[in-house]
Amino acid sequence: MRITARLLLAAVVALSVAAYACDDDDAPAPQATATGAAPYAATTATAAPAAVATAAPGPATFRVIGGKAEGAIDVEMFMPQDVRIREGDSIEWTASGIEGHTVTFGTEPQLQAIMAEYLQPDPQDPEQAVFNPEFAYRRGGNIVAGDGAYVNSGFFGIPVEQTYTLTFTKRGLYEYLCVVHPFMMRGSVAVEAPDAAVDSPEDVASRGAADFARYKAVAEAELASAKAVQRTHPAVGGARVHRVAVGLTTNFGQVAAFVPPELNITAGDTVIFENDDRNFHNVVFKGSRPEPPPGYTVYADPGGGGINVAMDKASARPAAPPPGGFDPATFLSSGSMGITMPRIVWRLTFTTPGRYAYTCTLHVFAGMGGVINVAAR
Ligand SMILES: [Cu+2]
Repeated sequence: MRITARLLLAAVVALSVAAYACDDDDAPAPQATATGAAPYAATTATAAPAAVATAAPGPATFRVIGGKAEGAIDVEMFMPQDVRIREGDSIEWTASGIEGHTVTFGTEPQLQAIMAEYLQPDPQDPEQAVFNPEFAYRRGGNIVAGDGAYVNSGFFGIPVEQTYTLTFTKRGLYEYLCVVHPFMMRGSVAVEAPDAAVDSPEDVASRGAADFARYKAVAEAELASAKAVQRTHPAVGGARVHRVAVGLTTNFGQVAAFVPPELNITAGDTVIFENDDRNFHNVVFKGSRPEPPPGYTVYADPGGGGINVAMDKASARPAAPPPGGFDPATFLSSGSMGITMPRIVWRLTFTTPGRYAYTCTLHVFAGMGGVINVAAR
């Protein structure tokens, strides 16, 4: 089955509803905690309560935020990162994010093998890339039994919040990561004896909520700082060069925004779009198309293992301006930029006055777009 990005919402809502329907423990539904942008200092002051409650006897479900987006700000951390539970307890990860996430337990060789083939030719269209199904799809059941087996949520949390639950049945220290964001999202689960005293699920959840508020505040400050950077400089022959950040990597994730989002230049100036090598983005001017192409298409696993994502070739392939330079009627794309992608920078020289809008088609639902206003020289 193959569906377009436009159908993703409906498909994932259906998957999400199914996930919730299967989740029949009697604990309360995940709460939308810490949606307010609490100041850093105030958050820090309340992040470590003096009295920590101990979990009641018997199997419990602990809640961990497996990445969380609010608007363009994507906090790509497990919150809290390290959790201590008991044999028989479960962890329910709740994820939302502009790119989705995974919860992946595996040995180093297993993870290395996946990272070595992070993107693969799409079997349905070899001209475009699809993510390695070994991490895109759910694998390994719902129990971590301490044998080093590969247990993986597959993509979840895009574009709506979803949950993934695992039960831990053997004492030990288990590490996991998100294969979509392995640079940031790493966590551990310490599994103790059934009668061990561990922090209550409520305390663990409040630690996660405090983490999120703190990380989000840091991202907001980093965005403000990035906007203050001087990005316009003299270039050749009286023209100027302007830099536009294609997405912003933050200490705890990323912001799906062009910085600056609106740029005023003069005919003859050059704009350099630049991305770090960590996050996926593109720069697309739709030209005379009524809409930009989709950034990706989504497959549903026929085996019921969730979804995989293909980088739609119309956006992923570079489409350079014609020899005459930037032309508002011509479709242009930087092609895919970012992790495992060849493109780091893309530059365009604008010679025709006008107002030109562009988007990152991968993150258009997070509002990732920009405008370049070109004044006559
Ligand atoms: Cu993007």
